[in-house]
Amino acid sequence: MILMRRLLLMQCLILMRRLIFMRRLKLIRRLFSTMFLCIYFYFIFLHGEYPDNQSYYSLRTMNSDEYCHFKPSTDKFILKYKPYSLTANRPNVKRVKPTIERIRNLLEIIRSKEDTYQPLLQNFDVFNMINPDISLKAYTGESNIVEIKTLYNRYIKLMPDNKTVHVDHTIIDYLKQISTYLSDGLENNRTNRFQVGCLRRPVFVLACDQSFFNRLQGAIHTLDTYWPDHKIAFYNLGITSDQEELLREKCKRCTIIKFPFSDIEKYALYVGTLRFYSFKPFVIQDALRRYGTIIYSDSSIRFKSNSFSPILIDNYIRGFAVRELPSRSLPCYTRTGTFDWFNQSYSQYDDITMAETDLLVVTDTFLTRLIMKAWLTCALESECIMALGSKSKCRGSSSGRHRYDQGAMVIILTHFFFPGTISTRSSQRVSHPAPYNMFTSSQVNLGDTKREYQDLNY
Ligand SMILES: *[C@@H]1O[C@H](CO)[C@@H](O)[C@H](O)[C@H]1NC(C)=O
Ligand SMILES: *[C@@H]1O[C@H](CO)[C@@H](O)[C@H](O)[C@H]1NC(C)=O
Ligand SMILES: CC(=O)N[C@H]1CO[C@H](CO)[C@@H](O)[C@@H]1O
Repeated sequence: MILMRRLLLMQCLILMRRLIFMRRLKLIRRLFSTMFLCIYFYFIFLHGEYPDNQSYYSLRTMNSDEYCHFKPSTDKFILKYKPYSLTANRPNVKRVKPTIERIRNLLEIIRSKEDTYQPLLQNFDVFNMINPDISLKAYTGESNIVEIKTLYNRYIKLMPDNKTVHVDHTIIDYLKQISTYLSDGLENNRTNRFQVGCLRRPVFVLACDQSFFNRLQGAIHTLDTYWPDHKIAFYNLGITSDQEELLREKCKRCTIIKFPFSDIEKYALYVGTLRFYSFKPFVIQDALRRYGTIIYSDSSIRFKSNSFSPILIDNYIRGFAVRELPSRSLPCYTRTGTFDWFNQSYSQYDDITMAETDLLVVTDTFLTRLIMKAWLTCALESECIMALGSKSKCRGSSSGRHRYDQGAMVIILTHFFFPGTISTRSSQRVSHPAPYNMFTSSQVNLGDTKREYQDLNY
């Protein structure tokens, strides 16, 4: 009996040991698989990272025939970002900045024009505010349309009267975070960086009529040097058939797109008069809906670098990058009528810097959708883009200087981005670039403007 019991006990012990051993084995197996996963992620993330130094961005860009599955999801990243400089929190006394009232005011103006212009704008895939869920469409495979809709519905609501807009107060925190993140890039002071899986290739966008064709050839020449294997979309604003033939023959990577003057002329007769520049927002919107990520340049641009990656990466968050003209004040180059159209007072813009539209990097984001809709609506109203009969007023004097599309663009941008800080360096007042200035992402001289230079030998 006792023997039996001992035997049973022994057997039990053996069984238990075996069980423990098996468990250990399982544990070890689990441990190994976890370790393997850790190593795997380590490599994935390590290779996705890029060094801090601006000149060493070495992100893999996609070939045009490869597909970049990366749909940038920026919302969580931006809300969690820990600002370094607290740029946006410092008071910039007189300068305009995003407020609920200004954003609401802008959106209500845009909405009030929608019934007139939406039939045209929907041909360019511009959403309407009455039905954002249906009309906000993905432009390309990389459009994160889910995020665009989520942000739109979180922050913007049209009231049942179809006139009043409710803007959620949390949009200000969101915009502040974006501006601070971008401004932190200026001195390489970011606490962490937005990680991108792969970088969609930008399409270069050019546009001109016959009189600028020789300059255009100069621009393509520099693209051949720095960007030999990127697509070019050329908007034909009226070149001769000989010129078109030459372009087809010499520029195999150029897609020639006829600018739809007649469609737009029904709404804005002056669109064909190129010196009023209302064609430009339309060129940019049309290219944006076709390609999702674009670098637009005037035909007078001469590219000097191919280091656009930092700007393209920041653009997943910002959407819209321009070049400011330091020390030129916006009201000196913008007629007061344009400010009136936006229900804004020019006197509040003294410390806002003028920006050019000769080189723009535009990416499809929530903010870009709003900016483009406002800019296109302005381009359709002569009171906004031309503001004839008014003068520009700055620093106590007035003049006829006016920069059409550029002034309107800067006014719109100040609704969504905080101004750069103003600091005092050895008793001099220094104004830092605005967050939408591509200089905050890359301090490389990307291109020059050669207004008189013509390249006859293509
Ligand atoms: C607002 O627009 C919707 C959609 O077009 C329409 O059904 C509704 O009647 C409009 N409301 C008013 C007050 O006009
Ligand atoms: C214009 O702006 C002022 C504040 O500056 C505001 O009180 C007024 O309602 C606005 N007008 C319109 C038509 O939005
Ligand atoms: C790490 C780093 O680049 N730090 C810089 C942050 O910005 C200040 C000026 O605002 C610099 O002095 C630091 O060197």
